[in-house]
Amino acid sequence: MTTIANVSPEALRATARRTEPRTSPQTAARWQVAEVEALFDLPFMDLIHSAQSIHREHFDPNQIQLSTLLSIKTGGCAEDCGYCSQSAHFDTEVKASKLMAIDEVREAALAARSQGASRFCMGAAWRSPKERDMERITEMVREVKALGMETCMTLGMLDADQASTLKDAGLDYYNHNLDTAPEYYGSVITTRTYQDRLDTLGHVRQAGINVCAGGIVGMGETRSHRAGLIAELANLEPYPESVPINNLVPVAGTPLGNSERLDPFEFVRTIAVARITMPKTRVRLSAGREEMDDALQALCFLAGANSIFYGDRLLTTPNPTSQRDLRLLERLDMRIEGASGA
Ligand code: SAM
Ligand code: DTB
Ligand code: SF4
Repeated sequence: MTTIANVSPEALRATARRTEPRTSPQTAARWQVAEVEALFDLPFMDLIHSAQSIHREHFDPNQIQLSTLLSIKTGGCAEDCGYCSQSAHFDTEVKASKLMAIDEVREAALAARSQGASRFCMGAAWRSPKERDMERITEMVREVKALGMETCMTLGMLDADQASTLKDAGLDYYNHNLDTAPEYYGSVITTRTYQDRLDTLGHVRQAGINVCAGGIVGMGETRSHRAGLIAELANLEPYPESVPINNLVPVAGTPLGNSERLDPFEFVRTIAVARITMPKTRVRLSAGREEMDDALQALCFLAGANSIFYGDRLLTTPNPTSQRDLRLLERLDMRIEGASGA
């Protein structure tokens, strides 16, 4: 079988530069799953070298972007995503709460800004926003924008009208993940389909909001499924501006709470393959950093990750403290995007 395993970094880069769909109907997608899998199969050193070379063509390798998360509506979610602490289908320690007040959100955004975050990402445990919530949600966007920060929201599925309402309020990014390959998706989530997710991403793109879409690894999927996820993301037209790669945080009480930990080098490979197939995207090293040591995170940056969630909490689970992160970035001589001097 032809693989990319023995191809030179130059040839790899040429493949990655391919921006047009191919002409043959059988191979219309930019990336075939087998090609992406062949990238995963490269010798580790070759893969990291190629990813870092491509990374340098599009980004300053010493610069990183920081986004801070806030759960504006926690728990009690109607969906059954098998990894999630906030699903009402599972008995976890997370208590459901109502949508936050605008003042509380503003305070949290101010605190994030003072710590150095340039983007504030607000997440709600909803299947989709209700009409009655839209006014407060859009006001949150306006308030956070007024602080001079970029705004991001992740509220579940959006229809076209909701997406354009958020765009009008000034929303910069919308996060909605594909989570895994289409073939594995049904083993993780049954209450919404892969197509539902693609439709939401289409509405976000159509409204002119930047797309943030990624997935989770370490859910018991195969390497081929990981390649399938990356191929889906890379074949979006255009591919997302931001791609969060989450390592499963196993949550007690969820179906995936006892999942076997993914080999950390396989996680790094996933980052590298995302970088090669989506050269200009922000690849975000997302959930799972609390369990990673500094050396492993540095390897993720070398593989092309150039953004992190920054702040002591993700949505319901812990994240490294800001202090620990700042020390890590300092040790690596990395500059924070948007901070003075960056
Ligand atoms: N409810 C909204 C939705 O699902 O679109 C927004 C919030 S949801 C928590 C955002 C994403 O976080 C999920 O799509 C998933 O990729 C990631 N995530 C959730 N729980 C996780 C966990 N335990 N470990 C790793 N990633 C997780
Ligand atoms: C994303 O891909 N990861 C973030 C953000 N988008 C919303 C969420 C991670 C959640 C991790 C589990 C938790 O804290 O509940
Ligand atoms: Fe709900 Fe989002 Fe959690 Fe799924 S990932 S259960 S949609 S909060």
